[in-house]
Amino acid sequence: MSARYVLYGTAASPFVRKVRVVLALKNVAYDFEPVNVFDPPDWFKAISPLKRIPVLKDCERNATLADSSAIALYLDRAHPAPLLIPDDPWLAGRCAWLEEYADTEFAYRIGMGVFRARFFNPRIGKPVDEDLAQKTLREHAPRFFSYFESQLGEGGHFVGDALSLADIAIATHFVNFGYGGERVDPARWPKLAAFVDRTLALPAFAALIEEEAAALGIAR
Ligand SMILES: N[C@@H](CCC(=O)N[C@@H](CS)C(=O)NCC(=O)O)C(=O)O
Repeated sequence: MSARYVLYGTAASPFVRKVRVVLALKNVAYDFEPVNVFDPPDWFKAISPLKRIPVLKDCERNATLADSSAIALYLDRAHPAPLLIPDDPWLAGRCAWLEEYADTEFAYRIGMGVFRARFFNPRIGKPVDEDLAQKTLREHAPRFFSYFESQLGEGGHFVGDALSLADIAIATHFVNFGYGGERVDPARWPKLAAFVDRTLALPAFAALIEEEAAALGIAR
């Protein structure tokens, strides 16, 4: 029997990984269907007007939802255990802000400036852009890392005392940072470095990272 959900995406996308971690934490079964986002088929453009991954199909509703934030919100309401967007209004707002920050400016700088520049370019026949990587590490990464360091709570989470969607949305980009050959300097950002190590070691992340490594041919 096939699963209720189908997730369209590719290995190595931080946004697809974010949704897959949410699905794993909630123990929700799904089928994963690869999509070439650089040359998507017409049926995919119809369900993803921005031509982006991920997209979730709910087969029970026979309907699709685009965007990792929209999908995560839906899954959190439809499968509330464990709740990843807190009920508390302030914490919910804080969670949305940190997710937004991770999904936009941070994702763009790290994604384009390190992951794409060093890891992805050679895989699509383009040269490594080491100048861009160095510039990103020098001029952009420190302000993101210092902000994250300042926002981590005593318990090691970004929102309240429990794992939330904000933790997942932030941590997923550090997988791609790692694909770009980088890690957070624990001497400079000790709380953030510990957060990244701890969060990526969660079974929901670790299993996916193993699967991606096999799919992408990354030695571990
Ligand atoms: N805000 C979107 C961003 C998704 C996104 O940018 N996905 C990338 C892959 S990591 C993509 O589909 N890029 C293809 C494109 O922009 O044409 C989300 O959270 O789902």
